[in-house]
Amino acid sequence: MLDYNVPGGKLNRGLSVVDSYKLLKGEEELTEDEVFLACALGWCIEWLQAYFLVLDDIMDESHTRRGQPCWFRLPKVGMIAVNDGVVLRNHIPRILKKHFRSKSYYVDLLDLFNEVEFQTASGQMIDLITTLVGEKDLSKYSLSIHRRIVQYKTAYYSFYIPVACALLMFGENLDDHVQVKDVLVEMGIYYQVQDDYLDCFGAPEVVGKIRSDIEDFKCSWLVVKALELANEEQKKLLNGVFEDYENKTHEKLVKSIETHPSNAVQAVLKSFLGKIYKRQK
Ligand code: DMA
Ligand code: MG
Ligand code: MG
Ligand code: MG
Repeated sequence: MLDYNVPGGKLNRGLSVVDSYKLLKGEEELTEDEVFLACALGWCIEWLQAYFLVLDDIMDESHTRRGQPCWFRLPKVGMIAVNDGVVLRNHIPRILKKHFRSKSYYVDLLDLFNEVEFQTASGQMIDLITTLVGEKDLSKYSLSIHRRIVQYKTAYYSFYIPVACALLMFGENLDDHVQVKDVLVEMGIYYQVQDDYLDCFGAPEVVGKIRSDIEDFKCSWLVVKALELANEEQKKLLNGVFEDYENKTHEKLVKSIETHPSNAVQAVLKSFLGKIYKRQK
């Protein structure tokens, strides 16, 4: 489970801890111990990421991740993946305890990981409830709600935490670096806009995952931007394509049912069609 889910990514987040710490130290070479500790923190973030992704893929009903089937798609795994996510998440405080318990910044590290996990889970919550299955309501899809979703679900755990880990290891107080945090959050938002774009226009073989935002009716940057740029006519079009398909298909089915010679059979087919027409689930 660990081998399947933890490695195989770009390692941007993990490597950023080591890179950031090196930059903070300047000219001076890192000791072997410092390299080890920075790597341990980097891996904690990669495990955090693995935990989020295993659960995100279940919630988004995704098919592939990093060029292979999503973990929960394996027949032997299924919903056991939920517990695997919890197991992945539980390794973080264990790694921290093993290597950092004697450090003065140990409590700050634990607090940082807890806070960032809370922020990410909150972002995932707004992402998911903005996209309530069957609701298909575009009226709440705005740039400001999109910004709130991506700031929380992506920016803190992808951009802020790697640099914050390096700062803590370097002996800094995170309260003194609000501006650094603000820049990283902006960068994280930009990163997720790219993710939204790639979900639609990226090549799945390159991105490593098959698109799912349109099917999931996600509050993606693309639809939010389209709604902003569209005039009323175009908005109706954007909203109406599915409705149009549904109405036309219904009409077509009714017509073909009515050509059947038996009224009883017609009644059966119409009753069945009535059950699925404009269904919400
Ligand atoms: C990413 O959202 C956020 C987290 C916390 C994994 P997403 O569903 O757009 O990510 P992906 O496109 O990788 O499934
Ligand atoms: Mg996803
Ligand atoms: Mg998601
Ligand atoms: Mg995505």
